[in-house]
Amino acid sequence: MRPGNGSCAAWGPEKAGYDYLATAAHFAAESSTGTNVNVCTTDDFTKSVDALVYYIDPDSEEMKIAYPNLLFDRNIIDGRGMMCSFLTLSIGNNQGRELSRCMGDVEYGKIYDFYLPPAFLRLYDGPAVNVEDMWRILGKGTSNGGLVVGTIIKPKLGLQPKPFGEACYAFWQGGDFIKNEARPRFNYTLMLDEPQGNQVFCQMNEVIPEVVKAMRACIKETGVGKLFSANITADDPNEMIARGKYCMSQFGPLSENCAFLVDGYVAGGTAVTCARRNFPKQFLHYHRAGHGSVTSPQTQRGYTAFVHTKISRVIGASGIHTGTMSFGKMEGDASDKNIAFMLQDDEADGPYYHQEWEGMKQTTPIISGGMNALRLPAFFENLGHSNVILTAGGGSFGHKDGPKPGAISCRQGEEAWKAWKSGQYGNISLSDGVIEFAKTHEEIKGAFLTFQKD
Ligand code: CAP
Ligand code: MG
Repeated sequence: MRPGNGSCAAWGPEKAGYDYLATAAHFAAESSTGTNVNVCTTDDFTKSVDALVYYIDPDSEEMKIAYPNLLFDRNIIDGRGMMCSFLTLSIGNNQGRELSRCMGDVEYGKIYDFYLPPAFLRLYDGPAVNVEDMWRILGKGTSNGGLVVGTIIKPKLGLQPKPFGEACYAFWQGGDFIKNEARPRFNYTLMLDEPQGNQVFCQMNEVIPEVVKAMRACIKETGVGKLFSANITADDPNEMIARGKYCMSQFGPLSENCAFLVDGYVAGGTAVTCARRNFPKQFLHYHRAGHGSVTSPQTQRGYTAFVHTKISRVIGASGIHTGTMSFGKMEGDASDKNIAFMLQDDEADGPYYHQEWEGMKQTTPIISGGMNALRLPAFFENLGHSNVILTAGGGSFGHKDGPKPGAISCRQGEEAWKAWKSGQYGNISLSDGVIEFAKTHEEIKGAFLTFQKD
């Protein structure tokens, strides 16, 4: 059964002694028109916009709620949808202290999936640019351009402007230019780490010019495009806009090569939308530091990483971190590839709902967190393709020979997987295939010597 309205599936049992259906109805009421008691002001219209429980399964502790789209707040300026309103209702007063004070029957509740009917989905921005634009800037066509190899400058904080610029230069050198070759081969992108913005010891107006200088030099020397992701996250939208405009003023004719990083969980969806609307030509890089506090499988409240990530496409992130699906250092498992499918495909199955995106651009998975060349082949094999963005901080700057071979080794991680997949090494396991590949490729061999103990 699927309702015609926006809906979410929540999971949450009743407290001992309470009826599941009554508790579910209470949950739905609290997240729409109701409160913990009947009120005398209810009328026929308010009843028409009640959220309705339309499915329960007490054994598996599942309930599905249909929300009339009319419940959700719309912009004054253009009538567009507001994700904060969707969240205020679906994951608002039914969480936290209210649970015990007003909703004594609800033990816990967590959103596992949501569905937006196409007419409602169209009220949201969706991405303006995405990996296809990156591939174009990097000279890799506009479809199936493969892995965008990126890094995060490490250490994540502490570098001053000059050493920061030098680190950029070193990474961007990563094998871009093969002497005497008519066509340059590789492209690399890089980002500031999420905590760095405008620290006193590394102010934006000193470090960004160093980055631009390094980018210009590397483009000239290698003949191919480079990308940089600048963190513009701030408490105040005006500050975010000021940071974005400053970056644009420095990148000048290279402004398309500058993405903006927004820490969308801690700064909230408003910050993401602020960047999406004010800088629609820039790649919007959604970093999600802190999300585990609500999305972790260890918590029974909040929503899952799947839900968090799906929201990012609706509100227009160009790319979002999706974890490493068990192949890196962050929480997650192999089935998280469904998150990637929901981000990139034009229709996809979530755990409960099939979502049609009706042409809304894809949001590209950014795989990150303990990734290095050796972990990539199995990651691609699980996902089934390599059309994603990699940001490997330790995997590049931790390589025994430095960031340039570190970058090249990550590129070789993709090549090794493709070589094995094409049958080049016969009928051997993927890990043996990568070892075969490494016998003739110094940089990934160096990755073995650096990271294999992991
Ligand atoms: C990765 C990273 C990213 C995380 C974010 C870090 O560094 O810079 O912020 O990947 O997590 O600070 O850990 P390494 P997620 O490449 O050195 O591990 O991608 O899961 O959102
Ligand atoms: Mg980081």
